[in-house]
Amino acid sequence: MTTTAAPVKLPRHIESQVERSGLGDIYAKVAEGVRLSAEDGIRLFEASDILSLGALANIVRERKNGDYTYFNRNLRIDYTNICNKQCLFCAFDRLPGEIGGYVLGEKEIAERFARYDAYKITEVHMVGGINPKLPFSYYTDLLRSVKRLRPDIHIKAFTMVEIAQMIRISKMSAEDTIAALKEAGLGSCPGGGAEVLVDRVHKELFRLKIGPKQWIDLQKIVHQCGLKTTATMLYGHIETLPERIEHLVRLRELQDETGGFQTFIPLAFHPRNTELSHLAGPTGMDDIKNIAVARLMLDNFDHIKAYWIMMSPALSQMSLWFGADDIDGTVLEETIVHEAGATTPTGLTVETLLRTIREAGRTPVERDTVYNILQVF
Ligand code: V47
Repeated sequence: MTTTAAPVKLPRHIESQVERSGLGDIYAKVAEGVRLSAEDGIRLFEASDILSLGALANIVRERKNGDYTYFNRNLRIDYTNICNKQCLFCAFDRLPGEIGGYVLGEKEIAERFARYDAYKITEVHMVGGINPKLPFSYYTDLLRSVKRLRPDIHIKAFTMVEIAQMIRISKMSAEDTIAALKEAGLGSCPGGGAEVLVDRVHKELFRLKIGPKQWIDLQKIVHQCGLKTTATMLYGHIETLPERIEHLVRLRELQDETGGFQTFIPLAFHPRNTELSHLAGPTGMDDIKNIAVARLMLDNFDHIKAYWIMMSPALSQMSLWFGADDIDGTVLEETIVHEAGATTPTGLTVETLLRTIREAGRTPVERDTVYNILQVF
């Protein structure tokens, strides 16, 4: 695949550095908008010259988004932590019957919105565990409660794993289940639950959850039903570099078919309190590389998000020169990765987001969930 973008030339001294780092042939492809191969992707991951990698990723970043850096005013609500899937990387879940399990109802959701009234939130991002006690009506009631409380808000909710569970319990077709969710207020879906779209990793880490093929098939149906989604990849555990690239290529192929993905978000694994607590988790170099390689491989994705909750605000800021054009948003109440040892804040103010983006020399742009521009700062 070749894009129609005008060829880009890096300044001479940067070109020389890219040549010296052995990435000259990949630079030629990126400059001309030619699609990179899986082998190119592996070489990019193996490269240690992070500045050359960043220079290449920045070509695509600026070609697609100039120096705009997107954020939104969002609130996370994890409606239940009860889950029967026992994924080895998860510290958030409680088994059915285990102490500490919770399910939120309309009263708790209303309290949550009231607490953050001053933030003028435009999006609520809701996900939860696979709680076998919840009937399908719980999910539609949850959506209707939010819409009753905040009719103007965009509801981004339910990963493919949750939707697969709903299709099972609703006893309706996938299309009818999704139509019922849309009718109750669902606006789009987040990208969690994919983890690494490779059978080996699925078998080893999350075998009770839907696997790569089911995730892709359902994602396709969700896109065909008119819902936009995002895509993620959980990295820094047992996956290999070729497996990361396999994941990215599968997403790229699906995006060629449906065009339904808005953003790609690499998720940095946090090992604490998980079954994988003996692993060290990724380093900062790996965090930046995942952003840059994703930007270069996913030529048909408009946006790459540096999720500050997992990468830290400081590294997310740096990554704005390594391929990222989005830093998520205020978030306000993250729990999934904080249960796994994240030391980042659980929320940021808009003022902090603006400062972070401006000090990187980029232009902050407030967006809604589907990337309509609300304000250029
Ligand atoms: O699917 C679970 C991951 C995901 C851990 O769509 C962990 O815009 C790190 O999907 N360490 C949920 N990660 C979060 C998610 C997300 C986040 C931000 C934006 C969007 C979006 C989506 O969190 C899960 C899983 O992949 N996760 N445990 C852990 N210990």
